[in-house]
Amino acid sequence: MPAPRTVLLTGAAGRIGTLMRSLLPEYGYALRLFDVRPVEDAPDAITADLTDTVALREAVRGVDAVLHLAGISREAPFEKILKSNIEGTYRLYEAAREAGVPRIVFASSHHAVGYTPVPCPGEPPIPVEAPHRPDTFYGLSKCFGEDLARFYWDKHGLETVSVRIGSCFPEPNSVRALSIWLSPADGARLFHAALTAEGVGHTVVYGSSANTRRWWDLGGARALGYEPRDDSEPYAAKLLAEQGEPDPADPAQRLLGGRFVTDPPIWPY
Ligand code: 15L
Repeated sequence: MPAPRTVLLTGAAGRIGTLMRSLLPEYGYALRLFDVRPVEDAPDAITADLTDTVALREAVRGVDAVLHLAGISREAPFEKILKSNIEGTYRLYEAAREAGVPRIVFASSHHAVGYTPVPCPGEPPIPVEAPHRPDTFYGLSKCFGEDLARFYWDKHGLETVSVRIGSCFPEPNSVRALSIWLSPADGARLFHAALTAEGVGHTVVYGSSANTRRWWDLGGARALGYEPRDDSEPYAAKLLAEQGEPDPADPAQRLLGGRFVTDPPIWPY
């Protein structure tokens, strides 16, 4: 597949979308922006809902790939997740298939496997083959997205890299995040690798920086050509002093999904 140049970025006004809007053009991409909310300083951005099939057809026309970051990014009532993350992702795949777009990079999440216990020191990292164990309706929607992506590859030859993103913030914001942090610069490196690697079919990878305390296997991401450069360790002493060592008796610290596992399933949204 030739290196994609024009990429549709859904969720362009969101937290990761905003970071990628500033980082990905350095890799030579022309980004077409899409969001349900207006995108600041981007008068050409398409403002539409993911279930708006007319807007989606227009959005995917002529693009080389889609970076699909749009959707609700935490727990919400099922009806909202259903419309935004499940129906919306399906509508996007249909529009991409119709338009012959060859590849989508899908923002999955480790919350697709959130009930997986975190490895104890000395244990192997969590493999990408770990069974789906969603911790929320949100995580369930990411399982759906990964399966939808596999289906569109098997049935229609539309390639996807599903990236199970950890915690993508400028700095890790908790002791837990030390293990799952994806620095914005590494996020751009990973998305670039996912957009350009040859013959991905449908591939699922974890998305984090090269954190000393990482919990999951980055082999799949590295096989795409991803070379992370950041590590959360320089933030560890400060965060541990503020928050203390993880307590293995606390499910929010023993299980990958953290508070997504233990908090009331419906948060205000
Ligand atoms: C996610 O999947 C969320 O989208 C993000 O906002 C963070 O909460 C992250 O997981 C996390 O687990 O820290």
